[in-house]
Amino acid sequence: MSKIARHLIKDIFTADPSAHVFNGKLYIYPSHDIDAGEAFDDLGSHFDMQDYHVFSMESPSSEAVDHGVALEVNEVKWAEKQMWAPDAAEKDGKFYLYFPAKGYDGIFRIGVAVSDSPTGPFVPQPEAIKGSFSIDPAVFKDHDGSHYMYFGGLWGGQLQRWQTGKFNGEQPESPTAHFPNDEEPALCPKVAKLTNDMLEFAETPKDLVILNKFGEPLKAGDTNRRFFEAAWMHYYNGTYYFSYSTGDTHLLCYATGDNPYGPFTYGGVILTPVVGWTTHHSICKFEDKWYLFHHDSKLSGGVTHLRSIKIVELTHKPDGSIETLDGMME
Ligand code: FUB
Repeated sequence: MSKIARHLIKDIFTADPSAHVFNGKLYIYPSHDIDAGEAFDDLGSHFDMQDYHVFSMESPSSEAVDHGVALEVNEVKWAEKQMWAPDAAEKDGKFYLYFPAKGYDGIFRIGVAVSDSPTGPFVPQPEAIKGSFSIDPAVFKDHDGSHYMYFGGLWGGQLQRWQTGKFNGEQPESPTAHFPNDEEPALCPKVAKLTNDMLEFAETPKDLVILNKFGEPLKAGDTNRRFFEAAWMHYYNGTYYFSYSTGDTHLLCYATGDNPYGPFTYGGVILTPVVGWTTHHSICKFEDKWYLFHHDSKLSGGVTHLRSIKIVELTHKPDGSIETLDGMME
């Protein structure tokens, strides 16, 4: 496969692709974008998605097969709306779909649903994961079989409202209220080990700190490098790679560390801005090559909340750095 990104699905809009290889086959767990008629705002109200579809591919160059609706918001007792970026994991022959959604109290939490098949249908747990909050769960399996969830998102993802460990319900609800000053450390994504049954956090979520090359935490005003949303973790050649979106500066970046909790040191840009506001990805190995799954809004003519997922080969250079890809390249 070349370094030209390829759109995978053209008959419905999809975004935030989380890709995994289960039993030798590629499975993709994306958001399912729709136009629900909500006005655009900086809290992302226009991302009013209601269900998830799962896709499979025999190989990175084959067609993506749509396995239909795997979970709908109406089936999830605690969730009212906004089924944002999901992820999935497998353990002992069972499959787990992790998803953020807004509850009836207006607060984002993260839920889990279980299936015997990677394509679902998934049966949701009656409650959200205890102690979960914010958005964009990504579940990583370490070599010892432990699973870790990485999560969090600024602005509409509400991470800035959880700085004390409790939701700050004070108004205003503006996306940029409740933030540290530019010279203060940036807000951190979160990491928590999962319980053996994959259904709860085994510990209180911890900050995942991203450092600059001097060993100092990135600052809140460093918007070209600090975490915004779209956490992902992969392990390559003895190193843990935490990757993420910088949100309002529209970059996919990475940082490296020597264990799943970090700290991580900023490494560079994986993908320059794409057509559309959001950028979100996963990184997955298939056979001996690595792939970046991501999305853009090209097929909808640039409509922010109508996105389409793509695949492109990703290269780790001999020094361990990741080659930067051009988000505009088709
Ligand atoms: O798809 C809704 C939100 O847009 C995701 O949760 C964010 O990561 C961004 O892609």
